[in-house]
Amino acid sequence: MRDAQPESIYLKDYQAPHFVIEETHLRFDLFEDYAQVDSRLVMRRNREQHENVEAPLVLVGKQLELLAIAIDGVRLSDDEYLLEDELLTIHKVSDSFELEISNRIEPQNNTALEGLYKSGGMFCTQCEAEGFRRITYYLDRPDVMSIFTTEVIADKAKYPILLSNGNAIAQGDLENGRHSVSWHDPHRKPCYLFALVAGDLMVKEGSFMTMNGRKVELKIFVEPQNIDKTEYAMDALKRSMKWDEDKYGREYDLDIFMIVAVDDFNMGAMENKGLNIFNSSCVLANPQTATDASYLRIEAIVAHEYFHNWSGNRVTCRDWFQLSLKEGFTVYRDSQFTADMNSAAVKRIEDASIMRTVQFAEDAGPMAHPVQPDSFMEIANFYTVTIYEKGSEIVGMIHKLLGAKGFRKGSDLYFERHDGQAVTINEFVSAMEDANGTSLTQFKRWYKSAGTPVVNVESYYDSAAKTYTLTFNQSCDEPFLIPIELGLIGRNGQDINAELAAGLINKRDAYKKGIFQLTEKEQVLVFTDVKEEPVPSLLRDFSAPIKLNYDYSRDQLMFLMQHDSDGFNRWDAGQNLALDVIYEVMQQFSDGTQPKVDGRLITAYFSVLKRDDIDHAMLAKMLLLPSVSYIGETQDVIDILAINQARSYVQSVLAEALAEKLAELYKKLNVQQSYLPEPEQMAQRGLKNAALSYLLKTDHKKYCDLAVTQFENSDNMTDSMAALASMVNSGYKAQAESALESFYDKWQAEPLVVNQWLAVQAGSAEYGTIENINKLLEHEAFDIKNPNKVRSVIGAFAGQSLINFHALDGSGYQLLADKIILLNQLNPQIASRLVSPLSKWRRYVDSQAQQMKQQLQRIMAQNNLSKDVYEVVSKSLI
Ligand code: 0A1
Ligand code: ZN
Repeated sequence: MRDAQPESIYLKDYQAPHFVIEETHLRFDLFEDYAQVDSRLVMRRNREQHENVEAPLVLVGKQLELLAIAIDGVRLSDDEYLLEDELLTIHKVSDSFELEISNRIEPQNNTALEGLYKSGGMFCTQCEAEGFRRITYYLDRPDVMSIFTTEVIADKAKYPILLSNGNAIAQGDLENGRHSVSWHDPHRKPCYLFALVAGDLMVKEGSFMTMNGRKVELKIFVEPQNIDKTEYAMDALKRSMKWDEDKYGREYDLDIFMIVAVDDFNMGAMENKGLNIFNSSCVLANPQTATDASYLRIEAIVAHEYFHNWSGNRVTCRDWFQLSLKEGFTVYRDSQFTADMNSAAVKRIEDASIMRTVQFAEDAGPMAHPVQPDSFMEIANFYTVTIYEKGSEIVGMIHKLLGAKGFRKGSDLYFERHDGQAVTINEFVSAMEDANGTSLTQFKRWYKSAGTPVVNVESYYDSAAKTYTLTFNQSCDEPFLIPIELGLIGRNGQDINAELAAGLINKRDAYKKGIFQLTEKEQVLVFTDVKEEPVPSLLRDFSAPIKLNYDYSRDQLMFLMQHDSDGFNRWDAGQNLALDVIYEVMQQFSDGTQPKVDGRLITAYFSVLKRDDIDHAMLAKMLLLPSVSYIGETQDVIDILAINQARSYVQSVLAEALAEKLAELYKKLNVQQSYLPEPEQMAQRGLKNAALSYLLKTDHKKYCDLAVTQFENSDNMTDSMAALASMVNSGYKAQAESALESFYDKWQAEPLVVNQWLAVQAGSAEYGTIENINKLLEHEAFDIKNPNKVRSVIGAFAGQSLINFHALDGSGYQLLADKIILLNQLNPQIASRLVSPLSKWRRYVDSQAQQMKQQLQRIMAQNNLSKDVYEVVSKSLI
């Protein structure tokens, strides 16, 4: 247990800051065993907000060694301030003054990777959300915005590159081989957007001409061995800059934009003003070392961080309860970008899958929270799929409700009205309302309540009256406004252009352009003059983050797979058909009867394979069965082992039945071409490798030979990794062993590739056993202090090797808990994220649930639990 329970912070307690920091002048003197930080803050009381209050000045600082404080050049004596826990209180200050503070920190011992730390041979920072307080005493809150000037001093030979936000304004050599570079950022910003980098780095240069003809220098800094992996990120950056101009009218606002790649990083990347810092896995790629999936991730994350320059930096959050203001909106923007650059339907499928497997699970678990939470203990725990992805879905619903033009009017007004401000989610919605002269009052419920709304739909066809009635019922007593995109499909496979019954047409504009706005607990749509009973296509494009139930027959699902004009629903019909068949097989196993796969599923997959009007990317998606996690998420009580047994059985039956067709497809797609990370080639490889992985689920060794040949001959990581994964995830042990060995031999000097090698084993049913995980944890390639390695081994084990993680003897849970306890001290953010698979223990069959709970209790009993881990574990045990 912790000595004292951490306190929750509440949104309702928000108060404007008592002080404003007009200017922030920082000086960093970096050494191997400490760093000295000298700050000079030009401050004044915030009289606009607190007219007659003489509050003391209270700064926060964490793990700092305070050396000296002075106000207006006069050093403070000990009785003029109080240093207690993480607060530095200066009792008396005037209305405007300059505060100088000197303190020391130890970046070389910072394993939490928050604040200033060392990654390999370089210094770097991570200040969001509350990392700046580990650098110096400050008003570390996003509504305090300041102009930063930063001088960085370090040994010139070891750290030739010294960077911070904005433009370099001075540089010079100093005594003892040291040098100094000063930076000035002309834009006011909160300290969470501060960044500093010092290292021996090489730079990839580029440039971009903005829509108003300003030339921006683009620089990507990496360690020298990675300079050949920067081209794609540079290309993605230029495309992002152009797209944000075209789509949102947003122009970049400094003369230089920098990206730095670091190996030790808790998250994907960080949008520091003008100086984005990236996890190297989210920026470095070349065809030999990166898979198509990595390329796509890089494209999306480069765009995401760049888009934050407007949605996050120019307009920032008033407080951390508004986190989704920047994250939800920016995720929405990057998803639009990815949809524009690649297949929009496939992007929608991927986003909806994350919502339905990961977000719905979070929303049904102990850490469920609204997109605008009411309280938190540790803000780092709230960088969640709810804040990010559900937040993005909400913005997407606003887009659906207002239409593209209305949405753009709203975003223009938002940026114009709030440029340079720190605002709330409410102000975002108000801009959308005001620009469109509409009210979103009921809609705002989405931001304030946790949980996934359920909508049940029933239909009735009156063949005499030729009417078709859809009745919608939503679960929540205080109803949400839910945009439900829908269509009715006639026997010929075409959408019917049905009219609503007259009485309903004007009712709150309930149904327009195929989008029905469900606003009440129960609502009925009656379509007239419907000549034959249609098949309804509901929740097209996954138009709202809800669970929608409609009792489709398997024949109707097959029909939708064939004919739905909406790509998302065509795919979803296939998923629902497969789900239904898997449930049936699960039941057969549980009854002890001979399992039998409904032939209609095989027929449906055959006809998918035969179609030449579906693009490769979509086809690859349609061939995949629902994942074990998703199937689990659809069950009241999750029995991973039973789900896995049924799913694997259905998969092998399909593989056998489709083998010839799949082999033909594989052959057709397996053409020699020089690798390009562009959508068509990626889709082709994706489909080819999906076929290969099915083929290795059959008993025919000749198909494993295909994988071996592909593995040996491939000139790109996508095909090598896919071949390796297909062997690792099948019963071809000897081939898998030898491939794993030669792969490591070849790639051991490339950390990002080795991480993929670790993950493909740790996440597999065959190699992700406890014994193997323990071996991987002891492998020379593993390092518990590196978050990417932790994710590759421990994260992949608990998140993907589900039958091993959920082994009946509880050994998987124990291993995870051991690592959480170890990481709790080293890196609380990473430790806390690992709790997630255990935290949902209540959903699992009882014997497993109890063992998961015991491990949570064991963690809870530890001394010195970090706030991060304490919050998640304690909430899981309530
Ligand atoms: N704002 C960044 C992600 C980020 C969030 C939190 C961090 O530390 C707790 C670090 C990075 C983004 O959305 O890309
Ligand atoms: Zn973000």
